[in-house]
Amino acid sequence: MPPAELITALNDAQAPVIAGHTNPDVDALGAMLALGRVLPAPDKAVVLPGRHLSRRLRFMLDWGRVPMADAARVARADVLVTVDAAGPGRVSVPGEWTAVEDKFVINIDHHVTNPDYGRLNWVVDSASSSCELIYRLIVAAGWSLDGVTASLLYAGIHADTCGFTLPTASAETFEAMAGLVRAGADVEQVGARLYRSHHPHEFDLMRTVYHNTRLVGDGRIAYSTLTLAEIQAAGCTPADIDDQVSIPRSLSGIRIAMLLSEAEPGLVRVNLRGDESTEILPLAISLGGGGHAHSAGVRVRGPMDEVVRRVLDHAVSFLGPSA
Ligand SMILES: [Mn+2]
Repeated sequence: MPPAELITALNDAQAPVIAGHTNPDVDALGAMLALGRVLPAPDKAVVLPGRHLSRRLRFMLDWGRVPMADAARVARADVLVTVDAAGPGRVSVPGEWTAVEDKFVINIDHHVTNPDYGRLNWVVDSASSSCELIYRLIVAAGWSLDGVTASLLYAGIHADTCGFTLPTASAETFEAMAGLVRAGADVEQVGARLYRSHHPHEFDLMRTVYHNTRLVGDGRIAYSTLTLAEIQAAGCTPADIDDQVSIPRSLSGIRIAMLLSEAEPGLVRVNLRGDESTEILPLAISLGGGGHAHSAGVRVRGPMDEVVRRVLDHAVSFLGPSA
């Protein structure tokens, strides 16, 4: 249950702004937009990164229709709500975190590494997704839940649980899904937009991820790489990298899957996944990242080939000798 003081603070907010994490995924977008739709404040807005948004997820903005906050609007916010953002450095706000850290920050998240950086924190690392938390919040607060809001939350939960195939999908998660479907979540449209709407450019990007997938560490680590040139050759941008790590992850018998993609020259984004027996969060943390037990990420500075070698060496020694 969300704490009563959280609901009071959200009910009392006059001009709240809601932000997610940089390169927002379905869960972050769903949680931001849904919260933006249900908060009672007459003046509310979300911070949306136009340029850093995957093309495939733009439909969520069309559905959500919450006013967008620019830097000036963020500056006059009385409350800053962050959702699905594991740390202050991950929050997508214009400029630096130091410019907003004095605001009344409400931190709602499900990342185990979240350091409770808000004035009010509701961090539930056992929850499947931030969208599941927003659903529980809406029910507890008694805010009205329409079909569009339900669809946004349904999408976030579906995506963060990989379509209910991860152990984070609990009985509570399915109860939330039932509530969302009853409230009018459009199951078919969410499925179509998330899984049957790849732009040909994104398809080309997936082809490259398949092509570049390799096995190392006696077949226990599957990884793929995308250089900036390969991303651009496919007609995409680094913002289009979201869940392509599911491609190396789909190989049988592996314990760790990784996608290393060049975010900009000299900066490599590493998406990490561990199988059910392998918690890769310590590996991500040792590289300077964070996330969840079995799904984490990190950005590593350095030339692509050097970072790939370093991260692979790290992962191989993390697993230790094979049995
Ligand atoms: Mn999430």
